[in-house]
Amino acid sequence: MKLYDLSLSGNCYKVRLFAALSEIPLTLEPVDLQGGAHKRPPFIDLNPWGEVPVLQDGAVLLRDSQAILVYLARRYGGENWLPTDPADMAEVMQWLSTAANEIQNGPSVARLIAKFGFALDKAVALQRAERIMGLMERHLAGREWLALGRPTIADCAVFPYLALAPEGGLALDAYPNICAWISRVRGLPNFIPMPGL
Ligand SMILES: N[C@@H](CCC(=O)N[C@@H](CS)C(=O)NCC(=O)O)C(=O)O
Repeated sequence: MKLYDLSLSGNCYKVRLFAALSEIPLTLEPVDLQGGAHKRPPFIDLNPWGEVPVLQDGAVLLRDSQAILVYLARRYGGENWLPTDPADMAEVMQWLSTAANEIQNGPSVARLIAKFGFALDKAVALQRAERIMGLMERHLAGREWLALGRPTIADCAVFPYLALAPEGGLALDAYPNICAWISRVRGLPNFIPMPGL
C-alpha cells in the first residue's frame, strides 16, 4: 500500500499516524511539492486536486486524509477505530468534518502563514483557531478522547494541526484539557511524531 506523502504535511501525518497506531504497513512515496510535482503528471493524474495525501491500495485510489482514514479504519481496523453502529460512526464522523473545516481553516492556516509564508488572512485564521480551540477545550473537559470514550480516527484526524498549533503562533498553555489529550495521544502504543512535534 502506497502513501503519496509530504513529511511536513499534517494531513499526510494523519494517515501515517493512524497506520502506525493500527500497524498497517505503508510504503511512503514522497512528493516534491516545492518543485511542483503535485501539479503535473504523473501525480496530477492520480489526484486532479493536486494535493497530498493520496493512498493507493491495489485498485483503490483515494485523496483526502479524512477519506483515507475512513477507508483504512473500515478495511483494516475492525470495529475499533470506526465502528459501524450508525450513532457511533456519526459521532466519529463529526470530528472528521471538524478536522477538514474548523481545524483546517484555523490552526492549519495559521501554520501555513507563520511557517511557510502563505499570503492568507492571519487575523481571520487566528480568530477561527481560537474559536475551535475553545470549543475543543470545553469538549475535552472530563473526557479522555474526542469520541466514544476511546481512541478512534477522530483523534488521528484532529491531532496533527492542534499539536502543531504553536508553529502557527498559537500557544497551548491556556488549553490544559487539549494539552492533556495531546499527551494521551502521544502515549498511545506505536505513536509516531512528525517534524515540528
Ligand atoms: N482536504 C485535503 C487537503 C489536502 C491538502 O491541503 N494538502 C496540502 C498539503 S497539507 C497540499 O497538497 N497542498 C498543495 C496545494 O494545494 O497546492 C486532505 O484532508 O487531505
